[in-house]
Amino acid sequence: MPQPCLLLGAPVDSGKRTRGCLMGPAAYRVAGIAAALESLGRPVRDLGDVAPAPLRPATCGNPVVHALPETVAWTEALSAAARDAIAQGFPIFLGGDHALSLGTVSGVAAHAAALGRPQFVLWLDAHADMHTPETTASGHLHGTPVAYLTGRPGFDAFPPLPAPIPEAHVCYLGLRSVDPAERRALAAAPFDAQDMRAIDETGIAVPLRAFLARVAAANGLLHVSLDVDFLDPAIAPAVGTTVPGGATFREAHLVMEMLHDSGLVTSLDLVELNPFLDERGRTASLMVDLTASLLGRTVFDRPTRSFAA
Ligand code: 5AB
Ligand code: MN
Ligand code: MN
Ligand code: MN
Repeated sequence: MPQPCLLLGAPVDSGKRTRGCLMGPAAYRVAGIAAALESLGRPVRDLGDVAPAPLRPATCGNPVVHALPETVAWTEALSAAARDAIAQGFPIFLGGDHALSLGTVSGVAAHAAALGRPQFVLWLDAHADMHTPETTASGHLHGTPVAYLTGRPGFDAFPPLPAPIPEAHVCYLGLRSVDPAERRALAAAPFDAQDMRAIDETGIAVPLRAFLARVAAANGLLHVSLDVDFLDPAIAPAVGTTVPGGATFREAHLVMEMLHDSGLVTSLDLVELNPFLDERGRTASLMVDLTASLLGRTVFDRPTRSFAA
């Protein structure tokens, strides 16, 4: 019996000022995510929506930071829920804005550390999400999870990070909107950061294959964080932070198909879907189809591949 897929709704809407991502979990359910995965022969358990921890006062030095206590409360609850879920199956976190990854990824990384295995992260996003609460100009904490997860300072208001992720274990695909402070942070540490220009030159399979080979060689666990704005806005309009020049339909599916063939992925975030901005559910449906590709939907079956060089 394959591992069950565990659906956990994370209706986080505190990571930015434009509201609507709280409707994301409902949109994925309406788009049929459970049936899509069941049709692949995967048992599916919908664990419902996670609730935030009780609100406590929280402050930081930057006055523009938006909804800090709310995001801290979500981080606490989601980290515990993720740690619990990954011990029982393959968790899929239905977002919610990208601030949810402060919690989900810290939780799965804590589980990996307890197993004594390295945690890797694939960040599929137009943005680097590398701000700290001190460097963010927008004050939007959905732009901060990678900085938190790799142990940057400035997150004193947040739960102490149980298991920081080494920068070299983070691979970005799709970057095309990176702020100056983020650019400096990326340049100063060994992130595997691929912008759209690199993908244009080599195709998306080349950097992904190299990263998967590293994960496999390290016997790592792989978390995938899929931001809707990784995709080109022409195919995925339901996101508050569209950036032109994103991944095409086939590039995105190929990433998911290769991830499936690798057998390495152990958890997944679907983030930043804002159903209020969608067109007849097409973005929610595309995200469901991409998830099905990651879980093995294909025309022809292919054997598991090691992606070793
Ligand atoms: B997302 C920006 N860098 O800090 C900022 O959508 C955008 O989770 C952040 O990737 C985008 O506000 C966060 C300009
Ligand atoms: Mn993001
Ligand atoms: Mn983004
Ligand atoms: Mn966004």
